[in-house]
Amino acid sequence: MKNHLSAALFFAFAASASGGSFDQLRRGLELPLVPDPAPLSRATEALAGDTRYWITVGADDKYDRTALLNAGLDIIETQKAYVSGLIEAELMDQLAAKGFIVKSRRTIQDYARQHLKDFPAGDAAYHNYKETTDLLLALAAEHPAEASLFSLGKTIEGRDIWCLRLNTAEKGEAPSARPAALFMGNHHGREHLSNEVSLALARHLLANKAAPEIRQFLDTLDIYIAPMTNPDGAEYDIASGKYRWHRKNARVNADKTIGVDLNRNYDSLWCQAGASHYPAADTYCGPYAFSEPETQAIKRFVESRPNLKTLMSYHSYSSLLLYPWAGKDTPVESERDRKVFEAMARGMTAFTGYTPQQSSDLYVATGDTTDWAYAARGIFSFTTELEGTTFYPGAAMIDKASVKNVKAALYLLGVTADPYKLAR
Ligand code: 0X9
Ligand code: ZN
Repeated sequence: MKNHLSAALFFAFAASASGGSFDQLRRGLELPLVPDPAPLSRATEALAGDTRYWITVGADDKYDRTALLNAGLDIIETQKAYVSGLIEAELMDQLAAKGFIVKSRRTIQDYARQHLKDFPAGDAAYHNYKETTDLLLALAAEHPAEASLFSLGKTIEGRDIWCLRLNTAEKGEAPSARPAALFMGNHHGREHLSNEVSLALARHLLANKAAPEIRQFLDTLDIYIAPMTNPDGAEYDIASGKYRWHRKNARVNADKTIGVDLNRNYDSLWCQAGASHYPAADTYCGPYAFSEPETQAIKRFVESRPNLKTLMSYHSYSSLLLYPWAGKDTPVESERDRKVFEAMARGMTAFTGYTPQQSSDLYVATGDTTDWAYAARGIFSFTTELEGTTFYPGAAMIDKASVKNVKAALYLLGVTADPYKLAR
């Protein structure tokens, strides 16, 4: 799969150029990665002591990308012949032996220094956990006939995972026979834009509750919006006032590293591909499927709602709309379901302009929300990778991404009552 010879040559060159080992190179003993390292700025000082690297590695196809995920790379950007992302120093050192060609590498501090488009102080428009909670409480209080708020469960650190319910007949956790849709955000801590888009959807539906199309949804559907499914991770990311680039939850692992990747922790071919058993890796799948209270809470909720027909999990970034399978590169077995997935994907991307594709065309990764919800419950489940070129795209991106994605969500709500009409 990989060109082992070129990888060996690259590393031989790297070592001989410095006259020392690659490890010395990496530590900057003889050829510093950052020749004249600037001091950490306010925006990056939270990354002091973070041993991850931002690397670019040759990868020609989804199989290469999956193998890189397996090797512990947190793939963040994908191009035709290579990918870029974050990896622990220790795992980076093993890539050459696995046949990968690392084209460039720099410390996370160096990368962040140049790529942060905004400082936390300038991102006040984003909602932290308390602001998210307050907004959801206010929406439920202002619209008691249409909305109610309940907790899906508690996180490791004891935060409630709030879920706003929009339904003119039933409130709280009371069952409903109406067709249901579930929207979720922030499985990954640093993907704050996904919380904002979920909140924008909730606000839009309630602010426009008198409009005929929306009234119809509120009167006939059972709509759930859980904007922040990983509040511990989202809070940890911003807790120091500077972004930590934190993806996972706040579990303290046995080796003292922090976090399990919630989007690898669901029970769908758990940890078989595109995930890592190494706790320090950003794609750590956890000790077993559904080991985390956050994924357990979603499991409990989804399993207790046989009326759920559609699901949207917002992530960032890449401007993609993804549908199962994520964990294998064959299409969903049911031709009828495949037609529905493809039609829904076309319908939503007509509004966002994002690229619709099977998840595994990005890379094969098992244990994600959508594969599990579709495999276990037959729910038409999607991942939206919102737009942007960084996890921290600044406040102006909130409206830009929300406008399009709210329209796509309205399309999804419009087909939730009878998804199979799209296959007829
Ligand atoms: O890797 C993920 O969990 C998602 N991307 S992200 O950059 N937000 O982390 C993608 C999930 C979809 N699954 C696959 N592409 N296999
Ligand atoms: Zn994500």
